[in-house]
Amino acid sequence: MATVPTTNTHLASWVDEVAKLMKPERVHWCDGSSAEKSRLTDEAVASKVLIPLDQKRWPGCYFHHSNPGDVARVEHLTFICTPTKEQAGPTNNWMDPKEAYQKLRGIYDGAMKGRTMYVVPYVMGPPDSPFSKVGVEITDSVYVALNMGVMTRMGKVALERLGGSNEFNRGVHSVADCNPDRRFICHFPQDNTIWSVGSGYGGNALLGKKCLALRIASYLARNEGWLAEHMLILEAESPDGEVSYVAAAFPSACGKTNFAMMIPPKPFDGWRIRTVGDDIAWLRVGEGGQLWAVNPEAGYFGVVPGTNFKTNPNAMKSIEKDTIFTNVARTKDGDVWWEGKDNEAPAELIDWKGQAWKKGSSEKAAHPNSRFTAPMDNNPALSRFAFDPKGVPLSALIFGGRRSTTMPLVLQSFNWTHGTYLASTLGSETTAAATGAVGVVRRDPMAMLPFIGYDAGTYLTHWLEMQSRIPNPPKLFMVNWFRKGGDGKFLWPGYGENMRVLKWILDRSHGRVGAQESILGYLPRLEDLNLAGLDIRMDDIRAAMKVDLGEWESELESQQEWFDKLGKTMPRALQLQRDLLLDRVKLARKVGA
Ligand code: OXD
Ligand code: MN
Repeated sequence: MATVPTTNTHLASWVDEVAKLMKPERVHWCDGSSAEKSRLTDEAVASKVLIPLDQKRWPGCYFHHSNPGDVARVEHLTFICTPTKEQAGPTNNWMDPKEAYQKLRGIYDGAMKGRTMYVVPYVMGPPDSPFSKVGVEITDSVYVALNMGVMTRMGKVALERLGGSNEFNRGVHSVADCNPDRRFICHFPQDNTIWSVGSGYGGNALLGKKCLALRIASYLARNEGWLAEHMLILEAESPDGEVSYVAAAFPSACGKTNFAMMIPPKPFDGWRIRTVGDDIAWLRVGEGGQLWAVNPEAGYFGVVPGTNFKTNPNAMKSIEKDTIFTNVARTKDGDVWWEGKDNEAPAELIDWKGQAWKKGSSEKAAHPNSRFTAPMDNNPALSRFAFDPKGVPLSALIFGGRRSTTMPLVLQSFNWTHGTYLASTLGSETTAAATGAVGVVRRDPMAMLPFIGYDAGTYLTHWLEMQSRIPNPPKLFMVNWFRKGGDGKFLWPGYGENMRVLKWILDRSHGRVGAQESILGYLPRLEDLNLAGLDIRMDDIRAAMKVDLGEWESELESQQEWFDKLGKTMPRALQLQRDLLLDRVKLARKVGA
């Protein structure tokens, strides 16, 4: 067995206990050094877990293909294991903790025979931030160890931060035989523990990300009076040097990375958008009574298809080196390709499953949920505050789903409670980031449906309670980039053009632009938006902004079904908001508005 690089007896004895169960051939404690990264990469290449790309074109970049049945988060196999079912609430799968430990112990027993057990200590958040959390993930996947090295502050730095403390998340992961019938992602919030088995896919296997930084952290955040949210964080600097920060929640694969790395269009010359984070925000009340945001991650695990120099040049530059590509298509000479890349597909490719692929094939060459894992430092638009231990102060929180109807392009809430109501009813058409049907509208409160680590009604109450903790709160907005016209085409061009909407949001947050009060909230009048140089029809913008009363009546019916599902803990204040809105819709219909 390897020498143990820690005097922390809590950690050493837990690792020993897990090793006794898993029975690996050897144990490797990750130190996070670059020498270790090259060694592990060589091992991964030797065992064909990674395939090197053309190193001249793609320095330090590798390709990985997963088991074809293991390509996304598995929400139906994700469990919150709290002492009672009520604590997990109606939106989570629940398993009794005793039963879960027993079931998974059975699968773990001997699962690492003949394999290496990697011990991966990591910090979520800047190592010198009082807000950061330490986790240790034990895994049998070298792919996971390497990805954790990109996505977190990994190795020695985490052991130093931990010292002799027993306060760390205990994460156990084994791909085992990657059998979907023996796949479970179990969270034990009361024990600060995660046990995951049967999947090597990022969201199921990189335990620092969704499992710790969202599910477990959301539970800790409620107890400790803060919020762990599925949000990007961006910095916007105006031509005269005013810097503002916003955080935005969108469901998986709805453009968080694109928004966080946006390049403003021509009429916004002199504006700079910089990225603080692209997926997760930890929000606490800080200096000046404002809400401050920290990105707990150190890298980007982004959706590849659709990424190109037009939609997201900064992402394209972020993945030019030291990047792991998972489930994209590649060429025989070590290049990579995906649907929506700048160039057309080459005549022949090797698809994400490793099969020969010919241009014109009806099959996708890259999996729709193929991913890049890239270090945050690669991003040319990285904010210099991305590593700031105290985070950044927020002027606005934005919520958005993928809705082809009903939701206007942008809307400001009347106040915190109303904004919480709008966010709690956020709906979105599902994407390939999770297994299941794609394109069905589902309610996704705060884009957190798959990530709330406890009862959803209690989570919404916590959001409402945060109002009295934040003396100087950010303003709350809703956006929808995805509304379609009668011809099925998107009404709004999206991507960099979203700067026009962001500018209105910033100006509203700073109290210096007009709006029109509507039954839904404050909407921009056309003259409140800078639409200079935008080549679309005014009618399309009006259609993107339209509040259609008929659509809203059905929307509110569907919202009621959602609220009914939340059950006894659903906060009354949100129900009242919905009822008030329904009355406003009915009155407006009566007067024929
Ligand atoms: C992600 C997700 O990977 O939300 O970020 O699924
Ligand atoms: Mn995400």
